[in-house]
Amino acid sequence: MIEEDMKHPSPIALHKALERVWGTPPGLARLAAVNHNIIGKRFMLTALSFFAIGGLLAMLIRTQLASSESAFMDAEQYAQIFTMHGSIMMFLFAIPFFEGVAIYLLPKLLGTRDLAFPRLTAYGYWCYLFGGSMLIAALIGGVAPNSGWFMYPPLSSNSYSPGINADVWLLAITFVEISALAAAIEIMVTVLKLRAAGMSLDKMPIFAWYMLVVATMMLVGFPPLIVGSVLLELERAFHLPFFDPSRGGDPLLWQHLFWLFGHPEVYIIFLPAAGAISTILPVFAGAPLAGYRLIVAALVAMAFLSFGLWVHHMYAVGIPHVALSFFSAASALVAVPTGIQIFAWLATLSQGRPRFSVPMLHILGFLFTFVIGGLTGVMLAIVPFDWQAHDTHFVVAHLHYVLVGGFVFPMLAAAYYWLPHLSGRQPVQHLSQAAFWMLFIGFHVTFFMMHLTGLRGMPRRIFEYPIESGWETLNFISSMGSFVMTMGFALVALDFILLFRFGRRHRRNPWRAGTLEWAMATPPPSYNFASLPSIERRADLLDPDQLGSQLASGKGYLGVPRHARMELLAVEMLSGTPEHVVRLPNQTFLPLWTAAATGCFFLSLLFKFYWLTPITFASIILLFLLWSGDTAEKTDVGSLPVGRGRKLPPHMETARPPSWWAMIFALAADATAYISLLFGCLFLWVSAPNWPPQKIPHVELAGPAIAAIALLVAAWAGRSAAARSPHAIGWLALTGFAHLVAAATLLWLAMAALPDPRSHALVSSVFVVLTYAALRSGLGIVISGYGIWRIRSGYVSQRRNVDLRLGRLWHDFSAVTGLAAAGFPFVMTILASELSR
Ligand code: HEM
Ligand SMILES: [Cu+2]
Repeated sequence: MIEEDMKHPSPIALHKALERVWGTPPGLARLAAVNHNIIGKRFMLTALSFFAIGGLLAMLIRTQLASSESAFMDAEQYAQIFTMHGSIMMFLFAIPFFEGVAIYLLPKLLGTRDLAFPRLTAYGYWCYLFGGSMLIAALIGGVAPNSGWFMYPPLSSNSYSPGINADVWLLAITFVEISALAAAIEIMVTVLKLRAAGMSLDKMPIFAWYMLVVATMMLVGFPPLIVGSVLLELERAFHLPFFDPSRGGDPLLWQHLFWLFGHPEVYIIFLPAAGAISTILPVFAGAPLAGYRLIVAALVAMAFLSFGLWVHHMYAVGIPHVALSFFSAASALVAVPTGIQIFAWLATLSQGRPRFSVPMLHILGFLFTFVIGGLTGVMLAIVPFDWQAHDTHFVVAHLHYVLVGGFVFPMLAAAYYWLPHLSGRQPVQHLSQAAFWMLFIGFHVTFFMMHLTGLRGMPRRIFEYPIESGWETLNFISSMGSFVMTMGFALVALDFILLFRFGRRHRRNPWRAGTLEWAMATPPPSYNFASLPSIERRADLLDPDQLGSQLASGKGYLGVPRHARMELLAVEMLSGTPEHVVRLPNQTFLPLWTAAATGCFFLSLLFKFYWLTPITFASIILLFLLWSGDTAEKTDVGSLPVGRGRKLPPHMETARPPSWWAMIFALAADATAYISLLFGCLFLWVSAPNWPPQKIPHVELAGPAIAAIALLVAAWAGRSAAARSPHAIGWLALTGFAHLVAAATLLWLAMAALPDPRSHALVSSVFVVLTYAALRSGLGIVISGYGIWRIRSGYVSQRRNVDLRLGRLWHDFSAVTGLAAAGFPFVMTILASELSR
């Protein structure tokens, strides 16, 4: 065992010592893996398998549409297949695939050894795998979702979708979204805190900027979708009428919530791809990326704009004219930052001497395709044109130009660029070129035709068309094109298999890149860097070869493993000055078990075994608490030598460790969910028919007042507990008790003090808001109890009081949101009586 006193071990000895700490043993123990190299690869491979399934479904669609009045499928099969094709491609392929890329690459690009929360990475993966498998199982069982990938009610409501098909979508997609939220938090904290020493924000590799923006968008984009799904499932399972206009609901509420997620989603998918291009293109252009700062500004602008555009998916539903022109202008405006982005690439190309290789070919394929997709997008942003083309194959063509052009081609470029990193081998050239051309030609033949059929009036989502329509020839050509494209994908797959089998081994950095991921052996060891780099220049202008050998011999930070702990460096957010040492917990099966319990929770809802729901929920919480056992120390460590004559405190003895930031971001996601729920309810008041209800319920002041006081007491006691740690058991008991009172009162209000929530959307809105607040207080009880347990087991001291400070954040947050909930019944009833005047 190598300990602190050992100064400069030989590279081999160092490698062995680090591998003992960071490596994952073979066999069944692989299921306990938490290392980002393994999980990242798993994510990508799983996403590719789903892509293959989604692609197969696309071929079935094209087979059906190749001729008029085709009898290959009936309407119901067709509905399931196009719904599953869209849902798989969006939720099980595109998002998880780039998550995998980010999980694998980000720590390396940033100069660190893992993501901030390795166990959360593993948990996210299992949630994704299990949730995705639920959808595939439904497809095989013939009960797949069939209301289209955006699941509009009333088509997806009980009256038109009585089976479990729609429930499968709502529950499985929510399950998968857990992994997206986990990845978002993980990426944000890692980019902000776990960078190489000296890597200030403006020296970050550009890919990290892209991922930071994307992760932020995921954090605020996914909660509205989750809220929508929960509300729709509540309507389907318990008849709470959020979308049923006869009882004060409105199907448009779903459209708003869905597209509030759905439009940013398009950028969430495009930006990681653009990030890969901004990383790869300069290498082959032989010039540094032009306009680094401008690109960052454009990214932020795009993120903001994209949340103001959702209504352009709803031009045809009868939106007021002023609003229409606003959203139309905003939609056209988003072309500006996108344009900046593309001009920066062209400028980079023009400054250097481009080398042409396979990744570049795919980048050019992307540029060509994506620009066309952008142009048809601007056409669709114009309201009268959209009214013509709405719900035709023109839209299908547009969205594939954007998605395949903006995601699949860039990701293929990324694959050809980074597979040598992942495998240590280089591709076998000839096949790669042929594969590209088949894909490119096949793609354009398939989808160009759809513009034409669309303009001739062929609606999307129809399973057959009459021979007199005159659409047959174009459709036939389109289907032939899609077979060529499929063969292209098969060739790519073959190419990759050949690479792993026969590819030439290369020495480090085959592309002569300037980023940190090449400053390590390939394929990379589990710990990435034998010692951690410190940089002075922008992170894409480095010399990985020289740096790599320096780091391998242990000359950077943390080049000596100690106490068999996985250690990383955390930096001050803006400047990149080293701030503390993060000690990661070891690998465990717990993420797997927790995800399995989460799966049982969702299955209990799907099959309506509601007695099982609370049991599974409690076991999820319990399992999560078990994770924390080995994340802390029982004594104050003070400061740890990190090499180069420096000493830093460990993370649990600093003010703002990664877990603190994670809590902040988690609360931000919760706040977004809550705000979209509150606005959703207000939207019903503004726009739903059948308001106000015949009898406006009356709420007594006493209940909400008690809840409010209890919440304030909880927040105050939680603050006192954090200030007095470790002597805080009494305060924590008070916090827990106050939460108990709050939760009980809120639940009583929701269940007993109001009329039947099935009677009208007003009551069901209030019901949901109150239950949500009660749930938060319920978790407040758990968190207080957890604090007591941590103090008693000796994990808390004056210096090591993160647990209590995280609790404090939670109690403050639940007080603010809970007060809003307690006042909500009054807001709604007053607003409703305004209407009846
Ligand atoms: C592999 C080649 C692909 C082919 C041949 C293909 C073909 C099609 C066709 C013909 C439709 C229209 C079905 C209809 O409205 O009747 C469709 C819908 C769709 N496709 Fe693809 N597609 C492919 C790849 C992709 C990819 C890579 C993505 C996303 C990353 C994607 C996302 C979608 C979405 C979201 C829909 C809408 C589904 C709906 O209306 O519910 N497709 N696809
Ligand atoms: Cu949009």
